[in-house]
Amino acid sequence: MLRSVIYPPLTSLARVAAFVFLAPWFAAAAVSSTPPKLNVLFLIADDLNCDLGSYGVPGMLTPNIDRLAARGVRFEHAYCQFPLCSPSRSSFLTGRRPNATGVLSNPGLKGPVASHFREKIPETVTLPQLFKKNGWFSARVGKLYHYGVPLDIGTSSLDDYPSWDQVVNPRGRDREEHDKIFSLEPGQFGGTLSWLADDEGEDIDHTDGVGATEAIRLLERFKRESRPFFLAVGFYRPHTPYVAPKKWFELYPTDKITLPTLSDNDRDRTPAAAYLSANAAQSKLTDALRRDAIQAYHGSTSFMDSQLGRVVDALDRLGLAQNTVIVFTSDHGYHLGDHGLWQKQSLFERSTRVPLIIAAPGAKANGRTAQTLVEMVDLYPTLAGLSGLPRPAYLDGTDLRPVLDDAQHVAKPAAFTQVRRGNNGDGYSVRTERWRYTEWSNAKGEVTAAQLFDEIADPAEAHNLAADPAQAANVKKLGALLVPIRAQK
Ligand SMILES: [Ca+2]
Repeated sequence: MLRSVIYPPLTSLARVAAFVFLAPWFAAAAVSSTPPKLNVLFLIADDLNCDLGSYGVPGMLTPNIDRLAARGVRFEHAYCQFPLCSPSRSSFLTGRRPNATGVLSNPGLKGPVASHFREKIPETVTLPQLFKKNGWFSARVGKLYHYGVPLDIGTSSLDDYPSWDQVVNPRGRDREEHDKIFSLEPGQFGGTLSWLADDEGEDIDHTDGVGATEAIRLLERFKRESRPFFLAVGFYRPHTPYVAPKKWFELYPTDKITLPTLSDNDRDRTPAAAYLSANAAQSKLTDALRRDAIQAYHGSTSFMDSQLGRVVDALDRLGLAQNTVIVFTSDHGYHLGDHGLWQKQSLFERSTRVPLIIAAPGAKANGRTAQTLVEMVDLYPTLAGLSGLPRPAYLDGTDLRPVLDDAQHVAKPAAFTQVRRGNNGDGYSVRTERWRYTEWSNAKGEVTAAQLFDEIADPAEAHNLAADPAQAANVKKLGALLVPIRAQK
C-alpha cells in the first residue's frame, strides 16, 4: 500500500492558501517575472559513492544520472566536508565547514557537539532559505537535512523549518517491510548492512518512487502558477537498508561481482584510527554476503537513478529546464568493501569523494568533465551566484561559475574533509591534485598518526608514505594546510 505523509498536506487547499497569505513577498515575486528568475532543482542521493556509469565504473547502469552529466558539467574531484549525514548536510546547506556549524556527529551521540546548526549559529541563512528570502518558493521532498534512515522515513526528522515554504515526507512500502529485510545485525537497518530485493512492489510504491511523484506534482504546480522555485529532492537510496524492486538487483548478477583486494595496511588496520569506522558485525561477512551487499547497493543505486530520471523528465516535459539549474550530488561517499570498510566515516578517497553534476542553462562547459578539486561548501556560493542573489559574507566555499563556463578552470588547490571519532579524537584530511594527507589526533588534540597517499601513482591508497623521509617536506607543507581548518571556530 502506498502511503505518503505530507506536511503541510498538498491536498489541503486551505493550508496552501493560508500559506500564500502568510507570504506576501511571494505574491509580489510571482507577478514581476522580468528578468526570469533561475530556478533550482537540487537532487541528492543518500550515501551514494561515485559508482556510476558516467564516472567510468564498468557495469553500472545509471542512464538518468549519465544523461544529466551529458547536459551539465561533471566534477571528477568533488569532496564532502564530513563523511556522515548530518555534519555533511549541515555544512553544505549552510555553506560553512563543520567546525563552524558545530555539527560533528549525527544526533544522539554525546559530546561537545551540536545536534542542529542553529544551536551554534542561530541566525544563519541556509541555501534554501536564501532563495526563500528572495522570493523563490522553497520546497523539500524527502531527505535534505539529517534524517535517520529508515526509521524516520515519513517524518520531518531533524529538519530546519526556516529553510522551507513547504515540505513533503514520502513514505513507501520499504518502510513497511522491515520484517522481510536481511540484516547483519537482526533488528537493525540503518547503521549496519541490510537489504531486500522486493519481489512484490512497484517502483512507485517505494519511498523514492513516492518522493519522485510528489516532486513532479510540485513542478507541475510551479509551472501552473509561474512560481520561481528552489526544489530540493532528497532520495533515500542507496542508504541502508538497500531495498528496491527485485528487477534492479537482477541487473547485477553476483557471479560477475569482483571483491576489492586489501593492502597490508588494510589487513593490519594501521594506523588504527583510520579504520575505526569498521563495524564489528562486518567481520561476519562471508564472500557470498559481500557480493550480495554490493549487488543490493548497486541495484538500489539504479532504482534511485530511475526515480531521479522521472523528476528530470518532468522538468523537461513542463518546459522548465531552460530556466532551471539542476544539481545532482550525494552527502558523502561509501566504501563497499575497499580498505576492508563497508560504509562511511573514514577519510579514504572512497568515503570523502562524491558525485557532482551541475547543469546550468547556457553554461559554456556543459557536457564537459571538470578535473578541478571542488568541495560541497562551494554549492552555496555557486547557486547564489547563478541566480544573482547576494550571498552572506561568511561563506566558506568558492563560486564555481568560472568552471561552468570553462571546464579547465582551477577552482581551488585543496579540498578538506574531517571526521570525529567520538571521544577518540579527530581526523583531518586534505586532498590536493596529487596527494591525500590525513592527520589523526587523540582526545587532547595531539597528532598520533598520519597517512600520505600519492593518489596519481597509488589510487588504491595501498602505500602510506607519511613516514617516508623523502616526503618530510611534503608532509610539512600539507600539514600546514590543515591548521586553519582545524582551528576554525
Ligand atoms: Ca548519508
